[in-house]
Amino acid sequence: MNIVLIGRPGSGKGTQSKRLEARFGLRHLSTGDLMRAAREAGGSLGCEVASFLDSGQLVPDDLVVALVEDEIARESCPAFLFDGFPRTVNQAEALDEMLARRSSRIDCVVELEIDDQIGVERLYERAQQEGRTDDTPETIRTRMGVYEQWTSPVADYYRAAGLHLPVDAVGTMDEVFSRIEQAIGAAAGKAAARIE
Ligand code: B4P
Repeated sequence: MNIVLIGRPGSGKGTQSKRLEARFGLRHLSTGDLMRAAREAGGSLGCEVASFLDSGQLVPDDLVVALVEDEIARESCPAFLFDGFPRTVNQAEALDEMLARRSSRIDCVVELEIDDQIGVERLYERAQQEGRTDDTPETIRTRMGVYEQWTSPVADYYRAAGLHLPVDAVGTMDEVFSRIEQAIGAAAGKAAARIE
């Protein structure tokens, strides 16, 4: 099973991914983590990535897609949890193509739904605890706008494909996880019924 997890900044993607990885035996692939690792590695790629991360803008599609493709090629695990990827419709189309080349596909797309205000509050709190360079008030505002402009259409893309599972992401981390489990379980049940 390949699962995509999308949601506004602060919706809990990274938080819930760790639990989903363990629960469903998936290989967790976070493009946010990949970008931060590229920045840490430095060099010209690191500098280029840093400028996008620190301004809250999306890293260009071709760069993100190439890094994801490298990761997938390196893995023997047949099932992935894509965390924060795709973030644009171009990326979604590229992901479909790269999985089709492996005779695979996306099985479901969980969107963690929160409003901007809750996301902003969570990120302010994280800023105090972790001091992430893209959790400044100005950058958080930019990231919310970027989500609206570029990533909301990704939800529409998967809605049209019948793969979109909206999940209320307001509540404790355990409550949200249990809703995700239920949504995935129901989707898997429907898919199994179609095959029978
Ligand atoms: P990400 O690392 O994906 O950043 P994020 O949207 O903030 O999500 P994250 O997973 O970190 O936080 P979460 O919501 O879990 O991306 C960072 C940047 O990388 C992007 O801005 C972009 O520049 C670049 N990038 C990444 N992918 C890209 C792509 N595909 N294309 C182009 N560019 C890309 O959690 C936030 C906080 O909320 C945490 O502190 C957590 O503890 C808290 N929280 C979670 N659940 C909670 C709950 N239920 N209740 C209370 N608090 C909760």
